[in-house]
Amino acid sequence: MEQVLQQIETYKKEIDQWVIDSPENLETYRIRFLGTKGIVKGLFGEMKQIPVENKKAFGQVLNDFKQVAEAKYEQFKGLADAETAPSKGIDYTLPGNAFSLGTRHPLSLVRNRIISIYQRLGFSVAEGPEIEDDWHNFSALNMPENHPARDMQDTFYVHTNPDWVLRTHTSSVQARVMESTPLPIRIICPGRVYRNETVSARANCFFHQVEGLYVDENVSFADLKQTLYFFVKEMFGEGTKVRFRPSYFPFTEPSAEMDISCTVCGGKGCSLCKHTGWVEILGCGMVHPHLLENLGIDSKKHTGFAFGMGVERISQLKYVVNDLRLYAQNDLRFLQQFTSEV
Ligand code: 2NL
Repeated sequence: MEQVLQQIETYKKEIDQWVIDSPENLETYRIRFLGTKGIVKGLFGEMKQIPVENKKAFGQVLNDFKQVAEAKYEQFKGLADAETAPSKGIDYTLPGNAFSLGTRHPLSLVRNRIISIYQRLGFSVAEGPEIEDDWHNFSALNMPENHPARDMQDTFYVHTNPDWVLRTHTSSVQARVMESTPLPIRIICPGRVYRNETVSARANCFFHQVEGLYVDENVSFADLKQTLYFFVKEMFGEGTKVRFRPSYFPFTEPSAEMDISCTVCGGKGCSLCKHTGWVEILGCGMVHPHLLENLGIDSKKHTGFAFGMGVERISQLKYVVNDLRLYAQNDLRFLQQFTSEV
């Protein structure tokens, strides 16, 4: 065994010093070390003589040696192939095939823009699971079992576990943050949400949301209005007007919907705003005290505001896309129209 190991060391030196300078020489090398009657094969044949307790270690040494022998062969074979390439009709001096850089998806552009506007106001981004439990998606958010609010959401249930749903809003992420984070909380939650809808130009079984939440002492409806007004000016331009209409959401009280002056006609009336001059962009309100209590926050000391917007909706107002399904069809003729930041 000792002798064989020494022999292998000698072979390694030989490989190291072997100068391969021609295809013929490369072939000589291959036959000597890697051929069917070559040195590597021969050494593996020695295996039979090695005592059982040393077989494993010897096998290891042999495999290493084989790799050294093969590596040198492969290295020079690559060079030889490249040299003979022109004679095989391959011209490596031709310019390469250019490949085009992809573009960002319009929903990513809009989402990133929304995020960066709120980040400048001190909001940070929070994310959570798309498969959510009943507590975080419904019960904690003031929607107990049999509450009519649950009918407002057509929910996909995970069939193996009735406690699990595909989240119907990203409010579930905010519930998780309220449960686990000390105040003040100032977050936005972007993400995909699911509703059991029949797919059409105006509805899809999933869409994207950005929800926002601010909980602290003395947070007021005035703070909410000013935050949203800042967002609108940054997103749609200085001249954009806003109005609030009273509304209902189970998780806020009072609740409102916010409209902006139509982005297409500027308020004169067109088909986008159905000749009203206004388009709805988001829902909002003051966090319902039940939610704060459910999630371990003292509603006598603390208040909060929240809002939720659909990214598809904001994108539709920015880009006037009239069929929601385009966002998920992966048609390059559509996607390549969005080449720069919003
Ligand atoms: C819409 C309306 C809204 C919220 C979302 C919320 C979340 C928590 C507490 C209170 Cl944890 N509110 N979210 C509030 C009002 C409206 O979304 O139309 N979204 C697309």
